[in-house]
Amino acid sequence: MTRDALLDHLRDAVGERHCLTDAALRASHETDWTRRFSGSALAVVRPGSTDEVAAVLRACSEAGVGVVPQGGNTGLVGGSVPRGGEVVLSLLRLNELGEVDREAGEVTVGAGATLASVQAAAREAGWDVGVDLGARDSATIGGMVATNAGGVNVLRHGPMRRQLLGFEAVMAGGSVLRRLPGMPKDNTGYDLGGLLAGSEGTLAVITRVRLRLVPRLAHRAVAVAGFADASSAVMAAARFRRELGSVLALELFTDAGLELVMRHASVAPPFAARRPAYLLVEVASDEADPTDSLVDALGAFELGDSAAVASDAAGRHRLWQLRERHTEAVSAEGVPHKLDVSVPLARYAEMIDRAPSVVEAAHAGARTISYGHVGDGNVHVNVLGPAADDESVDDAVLGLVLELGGSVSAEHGIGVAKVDWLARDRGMAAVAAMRAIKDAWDPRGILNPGVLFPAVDS
Ligand code: FAD
Ligand code: 2HG
Ligand code: ZN
Repeated sequence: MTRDALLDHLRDAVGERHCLTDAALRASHETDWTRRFSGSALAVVRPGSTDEVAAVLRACSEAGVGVVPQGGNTGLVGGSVPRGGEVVLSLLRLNELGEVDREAGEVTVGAGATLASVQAAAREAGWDVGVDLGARDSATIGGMVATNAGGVNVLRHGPMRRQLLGFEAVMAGGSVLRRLPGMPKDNTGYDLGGLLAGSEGTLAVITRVRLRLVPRLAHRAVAVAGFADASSAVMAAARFRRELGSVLALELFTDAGLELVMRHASVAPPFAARRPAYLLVEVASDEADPTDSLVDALGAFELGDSAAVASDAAGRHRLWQLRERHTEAVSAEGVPHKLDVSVPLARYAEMIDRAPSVVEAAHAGARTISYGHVGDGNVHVNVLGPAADDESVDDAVLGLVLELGGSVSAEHGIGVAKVDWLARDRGMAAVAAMRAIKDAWDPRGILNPGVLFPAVDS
């Protein structure tokens, strides 16, 4: 099929005005959030139903043209944008919100619904979504399942895979898989939904998701405390986790990151003394207000004037901004190399401490800013300086991660950014098993070519 014939099929499938070929209309779909990854698309199509998704996939499959599924385009590993000549399949119009089942604590939503919209619906019904992350206003539920997103509450509720009770997805050839009733016990064959979690758009296009909700907890408190070094902050995190049953989030950042947040996000800490490392702790409970226990736990450390606690919504938000605005503050300085990794907790401080020298050795003058979800052993090493296509610092940091017994991708996925590292982390046998699944689900290799595995030249 010629490109023109494919475009005709796509227009028939989704309607003329939802098949974008004009460069200006395609542009925001062609560059990722970090600005490090971009490519041009043959077209951006915006289907309005599962049937339309199926028609698009049938046409692309027949034409042998790659398809890049795209949700909110907030992914940070280059998997949501074209490499060159693919069709971008935007799921944003599939944003319906089903009614929350208040008894069961479940809801079915379209893949294009944003996390914030689902959170609002769940909270209105007295429930909440188990996963939360800073990109909540744009990130979609489909994208979050596809990346098995983690975020700030994994410690308590697990990542996206754990919230998944059912799904609807369209396979490469256009057939529809649907399992939406949402029963916590459902051992009827392979867990296909679990397989889609973390598949990064390479196996099928997710169109609807049934989510398990979590109870909305009435009492919350947040503290930010400064420490002399990363090691002391990590030890304090472990102690909070042991001693406070109500911990919901444990985040770490450094003074270098705080400096950038203050410069670019115009937020300042509500305490006077700056320290090299900071810990953010959030506690939440339905039974008793956990603020006093949090204050007592903080009392075990010499914090001086480098700590603050808040239990009102505005105060908690203000403290969270110090951590949550890191991503945008780093991007305001330049196009970052983002290394989302996890290491055993015992090596966490070592990872933070050694990353700058490993980076400096790979690229003199590069700047390293690390922060992350310390409760999950997850570090976000951000490097500013090297050109977008210079992978020397990426290789240096990921090499250190493997030396420390960690994982090269904690929560953002492999995308195109870490394709070369999948086998080094998981081993050849595991990659061969993944490849066999990919080939069975997508024999023509049209779904997100170049993501997870190297692109095969046709
Ligand atoms: P996209 O970026 O559009 O796509 C991501 C991947 O999923 C791509 O490979 C794409 O092809 C695939 N995909 C998208 N939709 C579908 C679908 N319907 N079916 C099949 N495949 C699909 N991530 C975390 O895990 N934790 C965090 O704390 C976190 N914080 C962030 C904060 C900021 C400020 C930003 C910008 C990003 C953050 N992220 C975080 C990364 C990002 O938000 C997540 O990866 C999110 O899950 C991506 O959702 P999306 O809808 O934007 O997906
Ligand atoms: C976060 O935890 C996100 O803030 C983004 O996962 C991480 O900016 C990053 O590298
Ligand atoms: Zn994160």
